[in-house]
Amino acid sequence: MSRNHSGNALLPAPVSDENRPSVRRRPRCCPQRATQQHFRRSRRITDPVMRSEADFAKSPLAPRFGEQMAEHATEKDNSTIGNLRIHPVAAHGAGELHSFDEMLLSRRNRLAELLSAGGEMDRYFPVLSVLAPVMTQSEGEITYPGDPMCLYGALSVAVHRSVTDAGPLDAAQHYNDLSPQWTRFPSKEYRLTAVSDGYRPYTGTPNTDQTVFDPRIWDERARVRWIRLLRQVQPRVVLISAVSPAHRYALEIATLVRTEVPRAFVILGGRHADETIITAGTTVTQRSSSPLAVMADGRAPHVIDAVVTGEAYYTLDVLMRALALSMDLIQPWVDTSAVPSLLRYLLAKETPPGRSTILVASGGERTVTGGFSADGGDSGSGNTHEVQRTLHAFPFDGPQVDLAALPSPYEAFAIRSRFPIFTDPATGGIQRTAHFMTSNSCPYQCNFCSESSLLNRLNRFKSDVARRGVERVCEYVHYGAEALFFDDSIFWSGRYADITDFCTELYKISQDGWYSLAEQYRIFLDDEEDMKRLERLQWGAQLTVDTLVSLHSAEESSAVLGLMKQAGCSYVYIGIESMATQVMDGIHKNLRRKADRPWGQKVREAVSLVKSHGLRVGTSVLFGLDGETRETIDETIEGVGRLIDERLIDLASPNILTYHPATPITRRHDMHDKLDYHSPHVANRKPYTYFEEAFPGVVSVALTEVDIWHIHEETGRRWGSIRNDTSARDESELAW
Ligand code: B12
Ligand code: SF4
Repeated sequence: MSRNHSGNALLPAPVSDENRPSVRRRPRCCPQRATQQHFRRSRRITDPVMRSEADFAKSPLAPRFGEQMAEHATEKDNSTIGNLRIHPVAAHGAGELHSFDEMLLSRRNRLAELLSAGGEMDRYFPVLSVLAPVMTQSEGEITYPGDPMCLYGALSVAVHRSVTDAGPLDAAQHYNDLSPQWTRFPSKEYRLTAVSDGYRPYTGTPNTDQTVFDPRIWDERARVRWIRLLRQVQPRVVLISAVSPAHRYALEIATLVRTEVPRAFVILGGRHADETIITAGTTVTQRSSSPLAVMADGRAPHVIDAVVTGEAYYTLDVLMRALALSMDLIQPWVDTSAVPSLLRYLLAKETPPGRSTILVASGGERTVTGGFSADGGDSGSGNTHEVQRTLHAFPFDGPQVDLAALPSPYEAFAIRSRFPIFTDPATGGIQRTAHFMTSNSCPYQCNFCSESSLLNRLNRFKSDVARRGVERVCEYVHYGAEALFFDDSIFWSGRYADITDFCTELYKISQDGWYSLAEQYRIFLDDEEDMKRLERLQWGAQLTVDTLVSLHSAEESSAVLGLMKQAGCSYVYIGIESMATQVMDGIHKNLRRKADRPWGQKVREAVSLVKSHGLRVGTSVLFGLDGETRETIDETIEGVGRLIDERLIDLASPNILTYHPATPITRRHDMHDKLDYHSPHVANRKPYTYFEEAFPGVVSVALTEVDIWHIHEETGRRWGSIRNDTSARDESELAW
C-alpha cells in the first residue's frame, strides 16, 4: 500500500547458542551450484562512464556495449574499449577453473594446518550490518519502530549458509574457507527477551542478531554508538541497507567506517540503489542520485566498495565468499583488487537465482581526507584525492527466486518490532509484532509508488501457499511473535483463493491441540507458551479499495473478510490516497474509474465492509499527487473527516508525496535528475518532520511549504486523535 519455514523434516533445526553446529548439516536452501557453465555477463566500467542515464545514453560507448557483450567470448580478459573494459567470464576455460579449484584446495589445506596448530588463528572475521535510519530526531516525527526487514531479507541466504557451514572446516560445504562471523542463530531465550530498542549488545562471540546495528534515529547518540562499535569490533565487512531518504545517512555511516576502520570493505544495498542503478539485459545505467554517481563526481566521498542491486539474496552470498577468499589467512582484510577476478571464478561455477547486479570498485585511494567527520560536522571538501577506481559490474538474470523456499528473514534475527495497533487484551501492553511478506511487490501500477510491479518483477509464494504460509506463521510464533503484520502491498496479492486457503488452515491449526498438528507445524511449536501465542495471535494486512469493491463482489469480499477475522485478523490497512476525483483520475489507482462509481463512494463502501466484520481500519492519505490544489486538499481532509465521524476509520495517516527515484511521477514532474538524497546535514524541520520521509527538496512540487503546514494543521484539527501523528499516541511506551 502506498507509503507507507519451515517444516520440512529434512531441514536443519535452527542453530542456536546451545546448538552450535559441529557436524555437516544440510542447508535449508541448497547451494545453487549450476553444473553447466552458463553465460555470465560482467563488465568493467570506470567511474566517468557511469554518470547518469542521460550522460550514459549520449556516450559513444553505449551502443557498443551490446555488440561487445554479444561477442564477449572472443574478447581477451581485461580488454579495453575506452573507459569500458569487459570481463568475459565465459572465456574461462576448463583448465583455468581447474587451476582455480586447485588454488582453493591448497589454500584450504593451509588454513586447516594453521587452525590445527591452534594459537590465535580463527577462521571467522567480524562483520557488521546496518539499517540506515531516515530520521535525525524523534520529536515531531513519525517513529514507528519496525524491524529492518530489507536488511534481514537481503542477508537471509548468506547468513543461513554461513551458520550452516560454521564449525570444523571439514564440515563446511559452502563457506569452506575464512568465513563471516555469522556462526550461530540466537537462542529462544535471547529472542523472547529482546527489547524493542534497535540497539543490541555485541559480545565477543556474537550471535547473528548481535551483528546488526539499527539506530532508527541518526543523531549524536547513534554516531557515538556506531564509532564505539566500530572500534570494538573492527569489522572486515560492513553491510548497509538504505531506502532513498536514508541514503545520506548511509553515506555518513560509511564515512565513519572509513575513518575508524579504513580497511573495512563497505557494501551498500537497498531500495535507493535498486531505484537508481538500473540493469536491463547487459546494460547498466545510473540515475544521477545513485550512490556510485554521487561518489564518482565528488558529491560524496568514496566510501562504498560495492553495491548490490535487485534480488540480492544469492548474489550477496557469492560476494561474501569472494571477499573471504580475497583475504590473507593471517591478516584477514579484504584485498579489493582480487575481488573481481574471484567473483568471476565463483560465478563461472554457479548461477545465483534472481535478477541482481553486483558492482565492485577496485583500485583507488581508500582513505577519506574530507567529507563527514566523526562528530557529524563537515570536515572538508568531502572526497578522496585523485581516485582512479574501476567499477566491475556483474549483472545477472538467474532463475526466478522461490520466495517461500528462502530462509525466513527472522531465522537469524530477533523480532523487536512492536506495532502499537496490537495490544494484549489482558495487560494493554504492545505486542511483539513480526513483519511477514509473501510477495515482493504490488500487481498494480500507481504512478507514484515504489511498490508497483512496474519497478519490480512481481514475485510471490506460489505453490501450496496455505501450508507454506502457515509454516512460517508457526516459525514466527516460535520466535516469540504475539502479532503479525503482513507487509505485502496487497494481502496474498489480492488473490481470494489464496487468502481463503491460508485463513482456513491458520484457523484450523489454532483450534487443534498440539497432538493433532501436522508434523511440519509441530516442529516449531515446542512448548505450552508457543501454543498459547498461536491461539491468541492477532494480525493485520493491507487490502485495496479496488480489490474489495471493484474487482470482487460485496459477497465475495465479505466472505473473505469473515475468514480473515476468524483466523485472527484484527486490522486492515487501506490506501485511500485522495478523496478528490480529479486527483484519483490521474494516478492509475482507481482501476475502473470510467465505468464505475466515484472513488469517494468506493472508499466508503470498502471501509464500511471491513468495519462490518468488526475489524479496525487504518488508512493512508497522500497529498501532492497530480492535480492537487488547495481545494482538493480540503476536499480530502473533509471527506476522510466524515468517515472518521461515522467511525468507519480508526487511523488515518496523512503523507506528503516524496519523489522516489524510479517512479513515473518523479520523471513526469521532471525531478529524476534533481533529487538530492546525498547531501549531509540537510536540516530537516517542521512541517516536513510531521510526515514520514518528507524532506525539503524531494517533496511534491505541487505543494508549497504553506500547503504542508496547512495539511498538518487541518488534518490535526479535523481528524483529531485519529490522525497518526506523535501527539495522538503515547510514544513513551516505545522504548527509545
Ligand atoms: C517492510 C517495510 C518497511 C519496514 C522495514 C523497513 C526496512 N527498511 O527494512 C518499516 C515499517 C520499518 C518501514 C519503514 C520505512 N519504509 Co518501508 N517498506 C517496507 C516494505 C513493505 C517491504 C520491504 C522488505 O522488507 N522487503 C523484502 C526485502 C527482502 O526486499 P527489499 O526491501 O526489496 O530488499 C532487497 C534489495 O533491496 C536488497 N537489499 C536490501 N537491503 C540490502 C542491504 C545490502 C547490504 C545488500 C547487499 C542488499 C540489500 O536485497 C533485498 C532482497 O532482494 C517496502 C515495500 C515493498 N513491497 O518492498 C517498503 C519500502 C521499502 N519502504 C519505503 C519507505 C520510504 C519507508 C520509510 C521511509 C517510511 C515509509 N514511508 O514507509 C521508512 C524507512 C525506514 C528505514 N530506515 O529503512 C519505500 C522505499 C522507497 C525508496 N525508494 O526509498 C518502500 C519501497 C515503500 C514505498 N512504497 O515507498 N518499511
Ligand atoms: S502500486 Fe498502488 S495499489 Fe499497489 S501498493 Fe502502490 S499505491 Fe498501493
